[in-house]
Amino acid sequence: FVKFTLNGKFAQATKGTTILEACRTNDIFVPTLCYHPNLSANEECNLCLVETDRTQRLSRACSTIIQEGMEIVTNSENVVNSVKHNLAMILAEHPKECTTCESNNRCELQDLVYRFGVIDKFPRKQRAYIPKDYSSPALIRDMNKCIKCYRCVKACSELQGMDILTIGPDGIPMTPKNKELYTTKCINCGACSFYCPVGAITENSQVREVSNLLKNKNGKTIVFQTAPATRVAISEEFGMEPGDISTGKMVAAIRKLGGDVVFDTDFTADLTIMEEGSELLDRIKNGGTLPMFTSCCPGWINLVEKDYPDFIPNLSSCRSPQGMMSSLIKNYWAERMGIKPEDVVVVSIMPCTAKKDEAVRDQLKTDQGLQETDYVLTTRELAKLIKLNKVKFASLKESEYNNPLGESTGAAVIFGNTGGVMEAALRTAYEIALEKPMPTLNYTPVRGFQGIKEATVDFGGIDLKVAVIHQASNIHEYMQKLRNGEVSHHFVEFMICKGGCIGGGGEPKSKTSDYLEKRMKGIYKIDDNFKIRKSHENEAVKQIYEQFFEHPLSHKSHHFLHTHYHD
Ligand code: HC1
Ligand code: SF4
Repeated sequence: FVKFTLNGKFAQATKGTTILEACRTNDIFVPTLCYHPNLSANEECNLCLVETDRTQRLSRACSTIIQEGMEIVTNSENVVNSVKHNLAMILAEHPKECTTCESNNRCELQDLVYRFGVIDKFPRKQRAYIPKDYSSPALIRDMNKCIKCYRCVKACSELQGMDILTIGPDGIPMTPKNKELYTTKCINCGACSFYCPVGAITENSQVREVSNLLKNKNGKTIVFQTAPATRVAISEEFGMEPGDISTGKMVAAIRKLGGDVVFDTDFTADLTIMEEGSELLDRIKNGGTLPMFTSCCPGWINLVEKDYPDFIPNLSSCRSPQGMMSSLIKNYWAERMGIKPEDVVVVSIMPCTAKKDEAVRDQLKTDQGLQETDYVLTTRELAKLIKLNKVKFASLKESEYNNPLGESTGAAVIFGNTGGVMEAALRTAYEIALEKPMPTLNYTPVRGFQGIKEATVDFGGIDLKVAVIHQASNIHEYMQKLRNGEVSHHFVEFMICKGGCIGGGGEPKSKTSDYLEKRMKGIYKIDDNFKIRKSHENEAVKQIYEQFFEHPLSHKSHHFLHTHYHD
């Protein structure tokens, strides 16, 4: 331990702690823009200034390790004036477009400028205009708003190992050869948008379109679906804790906004298990391509298509649960309700920006050519829509999903966590293949934050070897090993974001260091409390097979629930 004072009070911390970490632990506010606990510190913004030795000398809290006896001051006039000066310098280069900016009211620069009462006193420092990049259905880049914190660059390289964004000659992050994002190898994961503190990289928002649609339905039936990971994160936008379970309130909010029907993507997660589990058993029995790869994460699909096209045959042919649900709504449910598919609008609520890209895939259209998922709103966008409509989320009375496509199980909700698809698949595949339940439903070897998790399951004579990989940088490492023949598995789950969908690029921008752990616990709590925790025991899933699909991998299943990929 080292002992020091913090604004005159005695404190202690373990050796090697930075001043910033100690301040955060002690609830002392220190302004930052370039710092994020999940990324390396880069000393770019010059805002985390503190005094350490009773002189006026200033140090950066993010990169200064506490020494024994330091007298740290974060709130002197000298510190505050220096922070204000540096903020005013950033402001001089920043377009003042707050009123039309996607990040208005959730912008870290805006927050600090207000908090410190910064006066916009320096003459405008004009930068050369950079054309906005609207090429991606998932993301918009307006690098004129960039404050050069480089969090996007670090997210793309350190966390995702993608290296799409690098620092250009003018100090502004750029794509390879300055190409439009959608024409690069970007996978639309949205990590860059999640970490951007301002409005330079944002989700390609459809809040206005959905808001207008809900106000003027024009005879359309608006059907929502909500992804597993949204229900443990949306609460953060309304002052609650990460991991607080808000399923019923989220459904109630959607109804209040004007949604006619609310289905649960969890239902098609259960259906995915039926189809994907059967596909795995079929590939093992009949010598199909192994290892089989999960196919529900759209960032992962983009990565395989762009970087590992030789592995396309390894991908399960199952559409993602989002894709299956939208297909069911337009091709199955609408007909049963006597509504024309063209009069149904599907709005999907996802933790993920890449789902916006998945929605526009050519393969995911009805036979008549209708896009099956019409709009995708991220969890952040749904929260924005709720706030715009002044719905009091925290005090809403909980509401239930519509049925039958709203019925789900504990196995479905754990899709939101890394390892969840694997655990759900094992619960079902084991029981179907061996005609007895797995010895334990909580299959811990595939849980937790380790980047590459491996396990061997005794499948009655066959040792079923599985692996679970999350976060793109770990995926690159695994794929290299697979290429080199250093690993061999039957079934592998891939999720592009750290933690799985709970860490999706469209989730609320939490800045605490434990938000992912809390969201993960929230998901497992929902599973623990479900009466039914296996996908094949979902009664509505059984019914849809009896009434429509007949059995997994049937001709109809292939047509409506499976897909193919670009090579
Ligand atoms: Fe996911 Fe999935 S779990 S991909 O992580 O398979 O986005 O939550 O909706 O589709 O169900 C995301 C989450 C999500 C799909 C499911
Ligand atoms: Fe990099 Fe992902 Fe952003 Fe694309 S979406 S630039 S891959 S962080």
